[in-house]
Amino acid sequence: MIRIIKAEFAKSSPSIAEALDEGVTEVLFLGRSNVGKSSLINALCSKKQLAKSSSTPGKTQLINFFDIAYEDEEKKRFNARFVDLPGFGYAKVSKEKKKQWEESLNTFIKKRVSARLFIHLIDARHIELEIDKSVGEYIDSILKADQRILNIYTKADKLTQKECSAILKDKNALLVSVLKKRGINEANERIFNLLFGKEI
Ligand SMILES: Nc1nc2c(ncn2[C@@H]2O[C@H](COP(=O)(O)OP(=O)(O)O)[C@@H](O)[C@H]2O)c(=O)[nH]1
Ligand SMILES: [Mg+2]
Repeated sequence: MIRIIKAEFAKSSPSIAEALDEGVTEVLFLGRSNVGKSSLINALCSKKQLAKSSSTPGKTQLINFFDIAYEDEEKKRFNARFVDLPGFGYAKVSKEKKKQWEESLNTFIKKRVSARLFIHLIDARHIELEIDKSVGEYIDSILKADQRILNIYTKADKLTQKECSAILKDKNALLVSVLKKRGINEANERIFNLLFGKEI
């Protein structure tokens, strides 16, 4: 089994200009405010307080970087970086501010050549939101040959069995619940394989 053997906070950047230098294989986590991004990062890393899960969503617009090391079955080590991007679509900031932020986020996503994987988190209870569709289309439109997208559906514990099955009809879909610790190992395996494995 693939394990994360190191997960450390590296930096918070208030702007793209202050982002960490590139070079390390990066996973960019995207999703609406409150979708469960920070909770998932913590669960993947088995560290409760790594990414701060906030009760006031959207308040701070920071890009958070985490240094990650995976270990495979043969005890080989693989370094990566998780990038927790600010949640989009938060209602309580001004339209102007929202637009500014979206533009700078778009620039970051587009220009970040170290990004190998975009993880788009979608609330499993609301899978057809316009904002998620447009984010998905945007990533598709800027995706380079060496980059991949993975959709992860969050808060599976809020769904009925029938609703879970409907989502899992899509063979690429990953359904997770941090609350019930469901799908976390599977998500780690999939992320690792997309970054370093043969799965393309
Ligand atoms: N029921 C349930 N709640 C969750 C789950 N994951 C996160 N949450 C809750 O959703 C809220 C937002 O989570 P957070 O990780 O801060 O979301 P972020 O804004 O996307 O980083 C918090 O109250 C979490 O406890 C989950 O798997 N199930
Ligand atoms: Mg968060």
